[in-house]
Amino acid sequence: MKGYEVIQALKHHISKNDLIVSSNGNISREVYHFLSKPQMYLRGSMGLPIPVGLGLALANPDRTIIVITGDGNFLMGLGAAVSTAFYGPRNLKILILDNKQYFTTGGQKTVSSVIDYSKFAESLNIRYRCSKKTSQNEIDTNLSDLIKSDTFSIFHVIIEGAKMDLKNIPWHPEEITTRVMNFLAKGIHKSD
Ligand SMILES: Cc1ncc(C[n+]2csc(CCOP(=O)(O)OP(=O)(O)O)c2C)c(N)n1
Repeated sequence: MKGYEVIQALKHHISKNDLIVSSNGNISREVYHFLSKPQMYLRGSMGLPIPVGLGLALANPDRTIIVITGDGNFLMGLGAAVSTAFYGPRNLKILILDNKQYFTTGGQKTVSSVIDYSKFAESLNIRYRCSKKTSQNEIDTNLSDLIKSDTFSIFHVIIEGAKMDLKNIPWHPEEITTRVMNFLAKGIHKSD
């Protein structure tokens, strides 16, 4: 399973009211190209998708916030996952796309192989599901479960690194933020 296939599958599970926070590099580019706009595409520094997602989830309790993060970004901001478990926002969902590498910068190994994600999540009482070498059906079942769950949850997918030549996001971070703020200011559409 490739990361962009999981991102494409997500399209069928989210509503127009949901907001995605995507980690910098390849993942943000894929979210920009394959899902509706705007979303909170992070650019620049690693380690921020969970802290940004936590802030958005606490400030917007009626909205589902979905963080899509690479394993490198997740591990760089690991402390934020602990803070998130403490606050436990029910509307925050984390999708980890784990290729065991910093794919965006050329495939250097991350330290993902030394952590037992399941035990980490269990120790913090975080709802956790994992898919390895999986079928589209299993991905869809777990994505649906992630989005519908009524608690802070993580879905961890082991993916293969896959090169897609996608153009960079044409928006500056300030412009991305303004678009997201405008989207949030419109409020929730009841029919979605
Ligand atoms: C603090 C920091 N260190 C290094 C980089 C350079 N960098 C940009 S994206 C990236 C890899 C991100 O890895 P991961 O989150 O696993 O996503 P993947 O690229 O594998 O999809 C790196 C090392 C950066 N942007 N910020």
